[in-house]
Amino acid sequence: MSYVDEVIETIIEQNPGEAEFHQALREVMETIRVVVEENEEEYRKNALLERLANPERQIKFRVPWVDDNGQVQVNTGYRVQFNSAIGPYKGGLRFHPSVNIGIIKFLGFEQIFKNSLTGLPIGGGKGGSNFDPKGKSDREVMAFCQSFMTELYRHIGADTDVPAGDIGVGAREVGFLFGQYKRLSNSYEGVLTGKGLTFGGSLARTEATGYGLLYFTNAMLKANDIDIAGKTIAVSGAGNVAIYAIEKAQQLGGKPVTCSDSTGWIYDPEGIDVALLKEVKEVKRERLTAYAEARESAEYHEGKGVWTVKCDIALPCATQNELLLEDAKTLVANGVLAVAEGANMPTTIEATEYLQENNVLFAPGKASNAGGVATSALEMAQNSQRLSWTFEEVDLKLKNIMENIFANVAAAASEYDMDKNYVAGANIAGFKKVVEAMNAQGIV
Ligand code: NDP
Ligand code: 2IT
Repeated sequence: MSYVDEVIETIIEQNPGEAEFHQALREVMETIRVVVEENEEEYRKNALLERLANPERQIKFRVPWVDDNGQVQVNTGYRVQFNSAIGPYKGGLRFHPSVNIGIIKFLGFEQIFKNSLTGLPIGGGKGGSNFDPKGKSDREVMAFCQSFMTELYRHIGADTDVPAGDIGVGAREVGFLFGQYKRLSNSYEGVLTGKGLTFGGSLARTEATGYGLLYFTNAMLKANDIDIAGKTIAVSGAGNVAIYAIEKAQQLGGKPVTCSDSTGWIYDPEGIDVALLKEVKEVKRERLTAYAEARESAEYHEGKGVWTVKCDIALPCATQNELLLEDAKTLVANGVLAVAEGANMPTTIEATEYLQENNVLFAPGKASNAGGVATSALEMAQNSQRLSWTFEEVDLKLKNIMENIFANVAAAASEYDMDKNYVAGANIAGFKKVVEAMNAQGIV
């Protein structure tokens, strides 16, 4: 059996019940096979792939807190410190009821390659909890965050592990987490990114993932002689990534006509009103029904459905496995030109393959959504310098980083005779740098 197949089998057997981690592992392993097979015995002897697929450390802890009725609640907290070959562990925290170790490991594993692609010195990690911030009061969210950090603080640090936001963790949560870290550690350091602008946050971090997605998508379209101007765009999600993807798509002349949350979706043929969407989601924390009520041109539908809308470009920006084979077939039948992932692993492997087989340009999340973590690394740099850069400075660096990622991904794909296979290109380019750093640092 080939070394790659052996490792896929062993890791899956040793980590039962972690479906999303298995999926992420398979996708990476299948596409780096060509690199490993150039030097298979060397990789096998050094157990390079086993070391890559086993986190350096994984932490699981109890998070007790008191709700507004005086009832004690208990959640589970996680931090998976996956790989520190190229820098301190870096990656977000997700607060969502679906969180379990398999989800955190899939996200942490993806983060290793994504962070490598940014060209910045950051390793891979991820954490979170099955806590659901939805419907909780600010005091309850604060109580949870303080309890979560009371355990987490001993494992993280500005040069060790730097968490940030992800689903369910935005500016409010990062603020509470930072406050408790500072109190417990008696030090004011850049231990989290995505902080508020008055206490060390970077301008453009809020916008970075969505803007970066569009910078990457635009670079990919241009390389394939497609102009984004005038294109109809279907977006899923209505959170941090989706909102700023919609905003930048409009600035580039595209026309986003959909968004969604976990209860329903909006079709707005006039184009999404991004100011209204921000008001509904960022300020009032309401459902998308409130958007439809405030806007005459918008239709609201219950359940899933954004991929049924005829579009030129699809941007899945909500969550994992939200674009299935059936959706890919509908998109292709409707003439989609490109799919670019804003979320982490939103497209199943079967759907990805179907899109690629039908010549749809496909941008994998670990490349196309890397703008968020890249700007987090820029926030770390500013904190270390005790300086703040302007919005324009950060945004320009972000744009350059995304265009470089696209160029490196496209070049890696071509080098291995897989022209335009950006999934393979991203995995190969990300993998090679991590492997070189791991090899140079010996058996650790
Ligand atoms: P938010 O919490 O801000 O928004 C998430 C959005 O997706 C919400 O509209 C939410 O709806 C919807 N959603 C979440 N889970 C589900 C689900 N199970 N089914 C249907 N809809 C769902 O998160 P972000 O925008 O930050 O994150 C979105 C994706 O982007 C995630 O995959 C994340 O890992 C990825 N990402 C985020 C980065 C960042 O910087 N924030 C960076 C790179 C990737 P509802 O509110 O109803 O739950
Ligand atoms: O998935 C991701 O890259 C993020 N949630 C952002 C991580 C970060 O450290 O900014």
